[in-house]
Amino acid sequence: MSDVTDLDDPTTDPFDVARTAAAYLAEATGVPRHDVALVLGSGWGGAADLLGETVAEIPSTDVPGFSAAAVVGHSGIIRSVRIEATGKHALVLGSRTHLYEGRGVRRVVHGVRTAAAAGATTLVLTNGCGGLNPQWGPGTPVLIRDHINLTATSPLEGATFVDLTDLYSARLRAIAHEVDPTLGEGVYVQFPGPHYETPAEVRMAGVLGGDLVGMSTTLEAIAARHAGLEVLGVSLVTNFGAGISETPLAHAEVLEAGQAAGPRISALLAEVVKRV
Ligand code: 8IG
Repeated sequence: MSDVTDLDDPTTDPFDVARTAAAYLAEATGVPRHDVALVLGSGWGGAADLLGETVAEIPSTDVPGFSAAAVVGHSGIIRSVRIEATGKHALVLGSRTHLYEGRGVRRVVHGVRTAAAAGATTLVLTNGCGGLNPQWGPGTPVLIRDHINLTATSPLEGATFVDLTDLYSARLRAIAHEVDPTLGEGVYVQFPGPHYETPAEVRMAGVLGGDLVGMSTTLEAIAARHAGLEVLGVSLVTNFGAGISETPLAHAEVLEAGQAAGPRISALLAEVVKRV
């Protein structure tokens, strides 16, 4: 018999798998409906700790359609958190599947589709990235204003024409600015990875209008918009893009920058989520 949750089977409807996963999470967490979802990227691991009371922690590998976390510093745990100020429920996805893992774009966006099927109307996408602006040193959070998707793929299949004007909600960015008026905004450029860019590619990203370079987020944001979610994107600059500074790039630097920025980005997430 075919497995109806096999995202690799082209006859499987990925939205069916998302509904199955959402039903599993409702049952496992005891929370029938989640209002907001967060995806924690590199450097953001501890940033959801101030959101509220953790109601349940579920290993993502138990949830239909999810795969194991592949990146050091990413947690494979899905958490259900009750936000004290509002009584709303947040679904915190501690890891993501990246396109460079080669498991297919359906897996990349499965968490986002599951969040939508779980009832979420707001999605906060976070990531660690390289920065082009010399003023944004490692540890600087930056709001994503728009993106350039250089992966040459889409999470949408068939003739699914979705408007991406204002993909990164101006309303949610305004809330984030209220919380932290010093936050900058930038255009996030997704490269396929897993290698970092050459200096020439970082310069190209700048010529194209980019401010941030990374390996995630744009496909998830597209799937989120298609699913009707309002999207906030926040990048943590963990390193200068290649060639912007003298030092070569290292994943250890990424983890360090996340730790140093921890208090600021934790407070930012908690305050924003309280207000959405
Ligand atoms: I963290 O400099 C992190 N992720 N593409 N380039 C790309 N992805 C990244 C970078 C970077 N830093």
